[in-house]
Amino acid sequence: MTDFTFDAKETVLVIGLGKSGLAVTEVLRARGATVYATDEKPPADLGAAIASVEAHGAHFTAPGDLATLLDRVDSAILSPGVPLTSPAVRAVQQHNIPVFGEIELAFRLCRAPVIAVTGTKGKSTTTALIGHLLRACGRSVHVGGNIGNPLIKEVLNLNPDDWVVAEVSSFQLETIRSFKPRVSVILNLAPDHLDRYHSMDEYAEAKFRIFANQSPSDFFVGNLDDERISALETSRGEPRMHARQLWFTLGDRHEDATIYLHGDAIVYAPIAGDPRPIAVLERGDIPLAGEHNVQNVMAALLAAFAVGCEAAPLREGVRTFRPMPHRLEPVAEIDGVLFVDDSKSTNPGSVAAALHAYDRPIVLIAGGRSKGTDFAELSAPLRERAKALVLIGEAADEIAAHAGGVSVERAASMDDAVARARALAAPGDVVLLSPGCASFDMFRSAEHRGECFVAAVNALREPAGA
Ligand code: UMA
Ligand code: ADP
Repeated sequence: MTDFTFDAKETVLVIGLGKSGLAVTEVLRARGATVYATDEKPPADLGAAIASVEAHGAHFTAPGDLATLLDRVDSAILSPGVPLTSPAVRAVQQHNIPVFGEIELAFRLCRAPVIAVTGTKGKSTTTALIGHLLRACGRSVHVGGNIGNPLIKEVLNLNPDDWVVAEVSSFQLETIRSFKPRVSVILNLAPDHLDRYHSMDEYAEAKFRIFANQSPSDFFVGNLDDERISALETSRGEPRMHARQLWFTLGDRHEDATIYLHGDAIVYAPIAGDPRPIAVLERGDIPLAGEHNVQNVMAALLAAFAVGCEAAPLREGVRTFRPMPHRLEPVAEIDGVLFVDDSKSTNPGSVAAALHAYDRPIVLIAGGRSKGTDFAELSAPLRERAKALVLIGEAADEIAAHAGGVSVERAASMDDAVARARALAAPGDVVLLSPGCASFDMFRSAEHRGECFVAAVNALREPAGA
């Protein structure tokens, strides 16, 4: 494969002008490359993006005009939200121009080792936690990727003894080529993004690209309790990966795991040195709600142990970590009712995890835009854990069909949903926003949805007419 330099010798086409595309444009221009940038949104909606592109000395080209310049383009850099089936990508591929994702470009420009985290849910929490743990162990760490800040902006001018922790989505993994993390982590695999993938198998294969280029000196951290992931165990037939495997489990296959629960203790079986198991911390030391967060902590600990961190600072690091905004984040306790913002819950699996995180009756606010997932898996957790269900958004009818016998109310807005949930809740209950859907039918983003929930909850505290 030709070795690309992404500098003054080359012409690059950037496809997609969201956060990733704009960051790539800026970095490539700073390296002296000639940069063209395109986006399929109507140009009228791209004012700020085009201004930014031009301010960096790059050229905006509407998709319809691409044909005139493709003969001059050496490579194309794709944003994760643009599928490989999009007309712009097809046009580029017809000209035999190689297409790289932003993550691949970031990796090629990065001199520090990378810890990469993927999975259907828990990526951001685990990525942020690994960053926090490595810092607690005195390392210089840069965190980025799908978590919100494009990786390309984090990896420049690093030293080989710095560390990069990257959250990588299945979209981003579709367009890697040589990306080779020192440690790869797959947390779990559950139905999601089935509006982009034809099947769970296709979605899982995109995730599995995270370890495709790893070698025996690298590490893979996997969830032994997830069937699709544990089927990757080398002991089960033809090895698909070359990295050294480290497994975490909440179950009882302790002999196959490097980290597991013994009673309430999280126990680590050291991968080097004295092999005697170490009780690293107690479940009660974890300042995050829910069993799923025990898994996230186990995965993060394994990644940190893999790169040589010690148990004592890791223990302290876990204790001082705080929930990220919009992930089972306690907002307020009003008249004995706890309000929890889990707006980042965007598939049925994370709703189920949230319902299992509390031992108190739950009034659940859910709904939004479906991502092609089946809500049937919610019937049992709703029946077991929910006291009432308040539904918003386009998927309300679909979710109501799987309410598991729980009483359902519909709400037209977030204010309406919070008021209804408040009326349904008694002291001691939890009002939980865990939508299980994308937000774009009613809100700008999952963050915006969470902010509207917090505002509606805070308004409950104000006296009427104030
Ligand atoms: N666009 C096209 N053609 C298309 C699709 C999009 O031209 O077919 C254009 C849009 O008009 C828009 C631009 O592409 O102008 C948007 O690009 P993008 O969707 O890749 O979004 P970015 O702003 O670059 O943000 C991306 C990630 N977005 C997606 O994967 C959809 C962000 O993850 C990530 O934080 C950011 O890069 C930095 O790395 C968000 C996300 O929703 C949070 N991720 C999914 C998830 O977590 O489930 C995977
Ligand atoms: P991601 O970045 O993969 O979307 P986040 O850490 O942002 O994951 O969490 C998103 C949602 O998923 C939140 O509702 C959170 O409570 C839930 N969640 C976090 N970790 C897990 C997990 N391991 N399994 C299931 N749900 C989880």
